[in-house]
Amino acid sequence: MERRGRSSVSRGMNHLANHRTRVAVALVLAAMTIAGADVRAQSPTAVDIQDFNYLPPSLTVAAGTTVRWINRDEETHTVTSTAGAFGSAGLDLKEEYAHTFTAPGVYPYGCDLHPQMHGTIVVK
Ligand SMILES: [Cu+2]
Repeated sequence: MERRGRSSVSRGMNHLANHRTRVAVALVLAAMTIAGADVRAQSPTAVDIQDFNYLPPSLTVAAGTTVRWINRDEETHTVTSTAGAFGSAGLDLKEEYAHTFTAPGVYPYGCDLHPQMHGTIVVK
């Protein structure tokens, strides 16, 4: 996911003719990546799946944030967007799924295997 994002950035930079400019842009992007990692460490961007619940059930993040779900149950669960925007395979105990939210909006999701399970990601 992040790799795909980076390669599209690289494609967008191809029009820059000056090599020195490209290097400078790359350094700025690297700094932004490091800053982004700091933000992720400070704000909750992980959802625990525990006792047939998504915790927290509603999570608000900034556009561009990668949200990571971790299954803490021995039961298999999925993370499945109601609108088809994203979806995991079946997650067993301690397995993870991550999705990067690029567009602001409200993203309801649930578990394919347990219709009573619901969560929402709000992207600002
Ligand atoms: Cu489930």
